[in-house]
This record gives sequence, C-alpha cells and structure tokens, in this order.
Amino acid sequence: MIGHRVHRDLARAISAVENGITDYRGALAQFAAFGGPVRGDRRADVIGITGPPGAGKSTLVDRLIEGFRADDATVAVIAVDPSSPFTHGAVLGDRVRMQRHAGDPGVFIRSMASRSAGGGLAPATRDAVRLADEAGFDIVIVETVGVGQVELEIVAVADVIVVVTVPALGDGVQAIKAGLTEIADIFVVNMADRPGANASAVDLKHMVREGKRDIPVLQTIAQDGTGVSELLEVLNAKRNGDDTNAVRAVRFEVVRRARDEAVRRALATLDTHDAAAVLDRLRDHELTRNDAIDALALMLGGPAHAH
Ligand SMILES: Nc1nc2c(ncn2[C@@H]2O[C@H](COP(=O)(O)OP(=O)(O)O)[C@@H](O)[C@H]2O)c(=O)[nH]1
Ligand SMILES: [Mg+2]
Repeated sequence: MIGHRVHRDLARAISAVENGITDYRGALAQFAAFGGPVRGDRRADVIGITGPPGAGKSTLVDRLIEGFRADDATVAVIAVDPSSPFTHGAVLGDRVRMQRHAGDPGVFIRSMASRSAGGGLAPATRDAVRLADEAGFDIVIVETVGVGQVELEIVAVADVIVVVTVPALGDGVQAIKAGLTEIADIFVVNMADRPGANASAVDLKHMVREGKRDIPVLQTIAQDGTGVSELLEVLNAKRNGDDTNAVRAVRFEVVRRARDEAVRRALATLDTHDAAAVLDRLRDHELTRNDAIDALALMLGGPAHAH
C-alpha cells in the first residue's frame, strides 16, 4: 500500500536530484531515512511512451493509468518536456490531462523539464524513474516528447517502449523516423478518429515487416478510450514476457558511457600544451587541417580519422 508519506518523500527525492542537491544514492539514502518502503527484489515495470508533441501521449497515459488501477497496480508517471525549462505549457497540460487521478494514493504524477542542453534524457529523469521504482510503485510510465536523442535514450530506462504517432497527412509514415523501429516495442497510431489512421497503420506494418523484430501496430482514440484495452493487453503480455529490452538497454548504456568517457578524454587532451602547440601551428598556416587532426588524434592514442 502506498501512502501519502511515500508521495511526499518521493516528490522530495526527485526535487533533490532535479535541482542537483544530491545524486541518486544520496536521495535514496534520504528517502530511506524518511521511512519510505525501499523495495528489495521486485522491480517496477518501466513503460516508455514517446512520440511527437500533441500526439496524445498524456491523454493515452491517463487511460493507461485507469486500466492499470482497475487491476490494482500502482502507477508512477514521470512526464518529461524537453522544450520547457519551467513548469509551463505542455507540462502543465500533462498534469491537467491526468488530474482526475490526483487524489488516488496509488498514482504518482510528476512533470520534469529536461535540462540536458545537448538533447537527451536529463540524468535526473533516469534517477526519478529509479526512485519511483524504489518507492514501491508497480509500474513507472515515462512520457517523453520524441525529439532528437530523447526518444533513443528512453531505451536506457524503459523495459517496454510505446511509440505514439498520429495519422500522417499525405506522405505516409514520413513523420516516423527509421530509427524508431529500432526502439519501438509497440506502435500506436493515436487519433484513429481522424482520416488516414488505417493507411498510417498499414504503412507502419509494412515498415515493421522490413525490420528484424515483430512490433505490433495498434490504433487508439485516447480521448474516448477506444483501443486502449488492446494496448493494455499487449503491454501486460510484454510485462510478463522475456526481458528482451534489458539486453538492448544494457548495450545502449555501455555504449553511451564509453562515448561520454571518450568525449571527456578528447576534451582533456585538447586542453594540453601539446595540443595547444599543434593548434598554434594550424593557426599560423604551418599545418593543414588534416595534419592537425591526425596529430591530435595520435595524442588520443586512437587511429587518426581526417575528414
Ligand atoms: N481527436 C483526437 N484528439 C485527441 C486524441 N487523443 C488526444 N487528443 C487531443 O490532442 C491534444 C494533445 O493531447 P496530449 O495528450 O496533450 O498530447 P501529448 O503532447 O502527446 O501529451 C489534446 O487536446 C487531446 O485532447 C484522440 O485520440 N483523438
Ligand atoms: Mg504530454
């Protein structure tokens, strides 16, 4: 049973990581000190919902909450809006759309702004998901706007990823980037009350057929709940099935960390006197750009890649 105290502690813990006051471990330690139930072995199922702004993600999440609550599962929602640095606009809209669950202690809803300047999920988002897991919620839903890296990085936090789209106008699934077939576990064409929904679903199915994985394509009308029970069925089947996404998530995370580390080392190398000397010679026309790149790449210890 999740009480109001857990809500309060979780909200505080998320604020602490969001504001950089503490890291995940610190927040968790504090959280335990509050007396919140820190979970042992069982993990929450993390569902990622991504797609373009206005596709109906929040409306759909509201319906999913309803469905999971009917099964007595507790749900935490972390809604991320990378475009808005403050709790305005779409983020406020998210809250309004899920408002009717506000008094239910089995439902925790938190909006966050993604502060990561280069795009991508803010580290605080990942921490918030883990904290909600630790707080004992059965299901954690992460809603992210599918822009740039965010939709790919959701792989690192979610066990199941739902990519929400809307009926395309004219040129089929052009709006859906090819990369999405690699991260999607389920495609949802929402706003199926609009013209072109069937055609979009057919296009998506064709696209899926070209890929390696079998990705169900569903249609929903989030506004009135049409098709949501089918989505819940598929989600529940995935929740109870093999954790195939864990393999992808771990691969993704290992590559991401390696990349971060490589970037850190490259920047440190560029700050050395030796690198400065090379750049001085480049500035003075004593070296070509390619020679400078080769020389600097050698300092990194890796193979030179001149462009
Ligand atoms: N016609 C129609 N409108 C919808 C549907 N689902 C959501 N909407 C509306 O689309 C707008 C954007 O929805 P929202 O859930 O905020 O989208 P999000 O930005 O993806 O979270 C809202 O006005 C919703 O009421 C749907 O299935 N059909
Ligand atoms: Mg939303």
